[in-house]
Amino acid sequence: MSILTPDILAELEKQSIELPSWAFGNSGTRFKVYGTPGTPRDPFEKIADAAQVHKYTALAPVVALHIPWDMSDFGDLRTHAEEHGVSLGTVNSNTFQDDDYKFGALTHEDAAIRQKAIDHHFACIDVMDATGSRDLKIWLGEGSNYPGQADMRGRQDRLQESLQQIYARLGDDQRMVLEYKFFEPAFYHMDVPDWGTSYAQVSALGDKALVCLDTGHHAPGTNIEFIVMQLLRLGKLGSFDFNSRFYADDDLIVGAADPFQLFRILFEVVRGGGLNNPDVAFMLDQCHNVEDKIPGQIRSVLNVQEMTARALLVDRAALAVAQKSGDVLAANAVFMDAFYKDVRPALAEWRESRGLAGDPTAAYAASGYQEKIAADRVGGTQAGWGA
Ligand code: PSV
Ligand code: MN
Repeated sequence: MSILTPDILAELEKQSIELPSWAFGNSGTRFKVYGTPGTPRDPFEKIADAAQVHKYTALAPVVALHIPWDMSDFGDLRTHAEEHGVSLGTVNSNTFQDDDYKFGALTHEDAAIRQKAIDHHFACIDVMDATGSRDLKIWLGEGSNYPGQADMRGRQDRLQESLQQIYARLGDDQRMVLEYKFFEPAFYHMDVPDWGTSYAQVSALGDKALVCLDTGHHAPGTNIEFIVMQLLRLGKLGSFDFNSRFYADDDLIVGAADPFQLFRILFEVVRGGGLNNPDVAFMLDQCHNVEDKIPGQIRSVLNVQEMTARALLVDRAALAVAQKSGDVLAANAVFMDAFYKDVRPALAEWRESRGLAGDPTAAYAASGYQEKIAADRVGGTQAGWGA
């Protein structure tokens, strides 16, 4: 009998992970961006590639967009997505790639530049109206590099004023999620460096504003699962940007650098009612600099699925007994037992029972899609970071 009970499988069947359109474009570091044969030249080709991930995993029916990187006719893009069996999801704004934003966007001292950044968010909301997207994700690359450079307090006040204007534009069924990051591109202070600042800013706006937690945006050693627990407890966890890191904001495959951390995070998601909760979007925010992009995304969603299965295997009744009685080692053993369970054979079997390939990576490789896009997508400019 499978180690995955019908209850667990029912949860796994509902799981939905949103893919970032930019994961399919070229990316790299400030040293080099490598091209890869077959890389999409436009958002339509990115969507077609994302649909491959869903085809082999049944886990990824939604694709997040980044504006202006994915500028196109959004009515057509929506139809194209539907024809490929996926839908368009979170719209990410971008106020970090324009010369005007050198000293800030929503926090800038100059009201005209703030207005330009606010108008960009209004344009993103127009995109959401056309794509049927629910969430506007805001990540701000603003802050300062040197002590004394900026009036940090004034910037918080301006941020709130700018966010209020954007919030007021949201439709009844639309939401805003504010992402935090402790450093980069600013190195002394960031205007939204941590979950507390994001929480304070969104709480002052209202119910439709929530926090986005990017797993790569914390200082080494941060107990991210505590933050997950707290935001779920407060009803303010709007979305995840999943990825993994060894050093900084590495944007590597989720679960690759620290599988145990992913397990701990997903346990708190399960514990806090965040799993398959429509209020909490599970997104990836990754780049595939040296590995193939579609198999990289397939590996990523499978990592999330495998770790979710393990988190669901925690014997919570036994854990509660051990915790209540102060049996430290028994509680830890219950937790670790689930982490060490190899769920991969059971998941492969379950996949096959649903008409999917047991090994999605091998099935994708055998399909010839990679060779076909490499042969077909000749000419034009490959999409990349910033385009
Ligand atoms: C910033 O590092 C970030 O995590 C934000 O989510 C951006 O939108 C994304 O990366 C892509 O640059
Ligand atoms: Mn992110």
